[in-house]
Amino acid sequence: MSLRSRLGRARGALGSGLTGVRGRGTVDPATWDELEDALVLADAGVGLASSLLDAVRRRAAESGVDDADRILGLLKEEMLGRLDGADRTLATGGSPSVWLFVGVNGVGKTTTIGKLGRRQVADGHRVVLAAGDTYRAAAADQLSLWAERVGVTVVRGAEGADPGSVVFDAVEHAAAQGADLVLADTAGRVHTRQNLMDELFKVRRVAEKGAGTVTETLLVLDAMTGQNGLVQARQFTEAADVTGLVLTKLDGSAKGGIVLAVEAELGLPVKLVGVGEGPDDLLPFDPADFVDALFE
Ligand SMILES: Nc1nc2c(ncn2[C@@H]2O[C@H](COP(=O)(O)OP(=O)(O)OP(=O)(O)O)[C@@H](O)[C@H]2O)c(=O)[nH]1
Ligand SMILES: [Mg+2]
Repeated sequence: MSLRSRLGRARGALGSGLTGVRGRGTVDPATWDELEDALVLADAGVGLASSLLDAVRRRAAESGVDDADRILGLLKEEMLGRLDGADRTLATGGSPSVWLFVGVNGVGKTTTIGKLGRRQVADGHRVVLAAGDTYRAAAADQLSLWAERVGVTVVRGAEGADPGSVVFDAVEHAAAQGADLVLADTAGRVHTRQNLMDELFKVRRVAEKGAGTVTETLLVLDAMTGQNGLVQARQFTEAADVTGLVLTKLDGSAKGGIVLAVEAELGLPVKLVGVGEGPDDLLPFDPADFVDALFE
């Protein structure tokens, strides 16, 4: 199933704002303004919108293009150009590899781990889930449900246990069982940045104390929070060595442009996108498919 067909309302997020521009002849200043508005409404952000349009204007002038449809073609190319080339693969190589999932409350960390566990098992990996969110018992219960659903082992500790020790145990368990991948959940509710840094640093160190290597630290972001989510996101990138982004809830009323905005702002590749609550609702991010869907 393609990303394009699964994007829900994010699909056409930009395209619908561009209906007035399409088919128009020469692009005048008012049309450029409409283009900018459409990008901002699609959650691309003011900074990115003007940077994209500056580039398009330059290319249009260079090639003597001035009709609206060809300008839109250039915009599409420019967007794709910015997304292309990023490494979106999920790194392995540890024995086991550990992928840490971080992000604020409710963005979809636990759900993403469940869905990804399923994908990785289907791809032939032997997976263990680590219930590193020990702040509330319900968090481990939720992860255990996913483990059952997906048919993998979950390692959990008592409520209030040290998250690092749970991740350590999961790595030991994986090594003993010959599993090659540990997906580690963490709590979203850490109060200060110092706190967050300390906790993530500790979890990471402990995860690598035995046979494990942390090969991915994935920051999970809720696409529905749009530009507002970016401030929180930056705190995490400052606290942890984040290697990639997961953008969830693109099926909701998300605007899609946020994907380009987070990559530009954080300088990190979106590796996975969430398009629903079910086990199959997580997909690798495919830039060409995505940009096509935005313009629909
Ligand atoms: N529509 C939609 N809902 C999602 C998606 N991903 C997660 N959710 C829902 O978002 C809610 C929160 O997801 P969780 O996985 O519990 O989020 P979390 O980051 O683990 O939250 P905390 O453990 O509280 O920090 C749940 O109701 C999920 O079903 C998605 O891609 N699309
Ligand atoms: Mg959770």
